[in-house]
Amino acid sequence: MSQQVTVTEHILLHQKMIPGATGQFTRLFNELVLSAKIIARAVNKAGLVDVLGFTGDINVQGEEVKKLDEYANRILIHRLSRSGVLCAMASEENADIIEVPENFPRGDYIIIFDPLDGSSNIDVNVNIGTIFSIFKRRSNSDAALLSSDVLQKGSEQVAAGYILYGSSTMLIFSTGDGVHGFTLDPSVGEFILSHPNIRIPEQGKIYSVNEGYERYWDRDTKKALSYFKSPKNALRKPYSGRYIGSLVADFHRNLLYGGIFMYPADLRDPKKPWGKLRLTCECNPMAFIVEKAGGLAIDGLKRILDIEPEHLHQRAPFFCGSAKDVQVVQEIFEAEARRK
Ligand code: P6P
Repeated sequence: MSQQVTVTEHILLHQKMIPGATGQFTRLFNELVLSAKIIARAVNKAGLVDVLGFTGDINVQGEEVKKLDEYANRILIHRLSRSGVLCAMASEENADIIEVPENFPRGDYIIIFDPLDGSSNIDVNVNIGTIFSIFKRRSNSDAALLSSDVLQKGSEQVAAGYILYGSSTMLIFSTGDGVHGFTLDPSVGEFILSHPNIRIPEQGKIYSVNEGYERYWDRDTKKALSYFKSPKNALRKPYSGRYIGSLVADFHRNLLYGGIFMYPADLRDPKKPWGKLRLTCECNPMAFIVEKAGGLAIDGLKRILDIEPEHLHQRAPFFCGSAKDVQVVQEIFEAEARRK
């Protein structure tokens, strides 16, 4: 057998390098990996058995819940509750923090996840994904959990990543020391290290944004898009537009090839001028990954990982990807801010 490194082996190796590591993290990650395998099996069969279509429910985001969304959410809550190392969970599908049932052992970790992001693409077989963000509680383990334990800045994450369900199932994550990619070998049911130490190119050739909403954007975003489409940009030719409408798929392509993903503020509703992506279960984990791979993630002006969350389902404008491309956006926003 070639030098095949499994994800459990990789975590254990890294565990050694984390001072005071107690193996709790490995327990948590093993349950996450098992959840990924179970969800991957359902996603890959989605066209064959009746897990397509809508459940008829509406989630906290006001979106119609697809059966696979609900299934993935149930699997993650069930498996992670049994890790014995969590004090709380939060899901994009649930309005409130999910407490670990009393009869299960608890620990000091908190995990926030989007169980199946991009689910509107399920029926047309476009890549979808699970996104996760892991923190350690800050309050005393014996005390009652505080909302500030869950609503931590993204820079406090101890790990983050995503599982991409597509032509192959991939697990990409960072525990702070580099970004590593694992591909599921279905013949043995193991995630094998396939992309060690992923680095995002300093400058890309791709921009990813839903141009259908351009009329609702602020002037800075419009200016940024015209830069990437202009032959006078740093590349001396227009960037290619690539947007599939599934964050994990768009992000993953840009992570490997380089480029910038944008989900800007949307001025349709002056009361909600912040765009669609959720800070805690989409922007923070992706920002953690991209920074550990050498890229940047901002809301236009501010580093995503520095934003103090005020509530669980808070949204944020999101510009994320190759450092030089994100810096162009930041310079445009800063110039406008100086003019105001
Ligand atoms: P739009 C999926 O619902 C999602 O949250 C992300 O996966 C994706 O990037 C975005 O929405 C797509 O949104 O408004 O372009 O369809």
